[in-house]
Amino acid sequence: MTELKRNADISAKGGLERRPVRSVHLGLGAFFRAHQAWYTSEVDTNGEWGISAYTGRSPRAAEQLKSQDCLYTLVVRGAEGDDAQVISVISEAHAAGDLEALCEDLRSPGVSLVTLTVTEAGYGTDAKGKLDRSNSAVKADLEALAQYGASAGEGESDASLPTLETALARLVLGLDARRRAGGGTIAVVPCDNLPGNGPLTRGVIDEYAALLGEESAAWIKDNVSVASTSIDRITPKATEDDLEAAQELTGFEDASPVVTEPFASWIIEGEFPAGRPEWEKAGAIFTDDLEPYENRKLWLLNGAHTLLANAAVNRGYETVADAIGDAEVRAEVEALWDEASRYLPDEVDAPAYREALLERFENPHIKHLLAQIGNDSLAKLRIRIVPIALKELAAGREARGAVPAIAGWIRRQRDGIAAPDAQQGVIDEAIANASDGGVERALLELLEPELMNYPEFVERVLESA
Ligand code: CS2
Repeated sequence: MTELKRNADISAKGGLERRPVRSVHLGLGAFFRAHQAWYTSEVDTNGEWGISAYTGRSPRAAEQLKSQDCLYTLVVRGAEGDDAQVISVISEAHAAGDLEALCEDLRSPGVSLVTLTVTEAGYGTDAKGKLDRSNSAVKADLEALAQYGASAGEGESDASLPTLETALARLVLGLDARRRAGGGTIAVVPCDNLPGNGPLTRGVIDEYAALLGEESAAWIKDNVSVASTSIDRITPKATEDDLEAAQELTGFEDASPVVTEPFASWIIEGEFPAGRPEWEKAGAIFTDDLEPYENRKLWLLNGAHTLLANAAVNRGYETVADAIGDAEVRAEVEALWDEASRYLPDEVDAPAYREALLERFENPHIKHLLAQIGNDSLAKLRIRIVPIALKELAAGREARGAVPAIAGWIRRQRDGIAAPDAQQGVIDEAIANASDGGVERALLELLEPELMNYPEFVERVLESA
């Protein structure tokens, strides 16, 4: 069996030589490797934009990648079959907690951007998008940064680095290291499915930076530019069969290949003061007004996903492709889309997007598990489904399209069969404290208190749960 190594006879875009690190990524997972790393790989034909990637939590992904010189196989799985390529754009892989390495990377003048895929829950924010100070990891990081800020003084610091739990606190520490080293401007590019991910990330960065002292906070405000993005590429978790498929296609053994669909989209609003790869050459779109695109993607694609993962799953379906083949399920999806489409401007052509989406969902070769999508449904419902319901209700309509997803989630939580949720603690608390009105009502109120102002909607949800 041939190992994936930089001295092997492999053809890869931009060559096999380890590229100089110009970009840092936090959240080394399959989506990053199918999306941002792929975009960079496509356009970095001269091998100038190496990425130093840090895992989200466990160090495993970094260890696996390092054992194969940070090379990996990207299998693109279309209706017509598989296509595979080896991607060589990641130059280094680190465990999430390796702050020494992160600070060193960010001190480097050549590094000009940081991309993030840390999951919705990973930002540590509350429903208003501010740091959630009741979250124990956030609390610990606020304290650790305050202590570090008080002890580190100015200039190059020899104060020992704190231990930090959240990705954004680590990022802020790294940005401060850049400032202390006399470094220049840099762009931060959040790539998670959150509305207004740029302003939200900006707020979190500034909240953490305030603890490091005035000078640091001011430098970070002036020198760190935060972009907003809408990202899209359906990337299910790879299976054992995928390992074999990757090897068959390339002839190389890969412990962690990535399987994705042919479609990819990246829409970006923001400034890159220190430069960036020419992602537009691979189809990325730069815009001054991201919001309609972002809503289209979050409400139509992600909204339908969350509907399937909470409702269709109760009919026994396991994958998106299987579920969307059921006429009743499809009607539920279409109903949600009809309602959401009322709030999308003509310029984003919702009908064409919907048509293309159905085709993507139907791709029988992409085994996208509803169990995977069901993770963290509380946060996902709040972003993907609740906004549509609130708009419909405020307009005096019934918001029926939002009912199956919400009722399905309530039912799964009530019956103890929901997928893991980073906020399971607050969910369990709401269930335990439910008054006579019942667990279902308590869960609905936890999801969004404003929904309780619409008694007919509440009854409809409770009846379906
Ligand atoms: C999915 C997304 O797991 C989920 O919540 O809805 O990961 C989805 O596949 C991507 O956003 C597609 O771009």
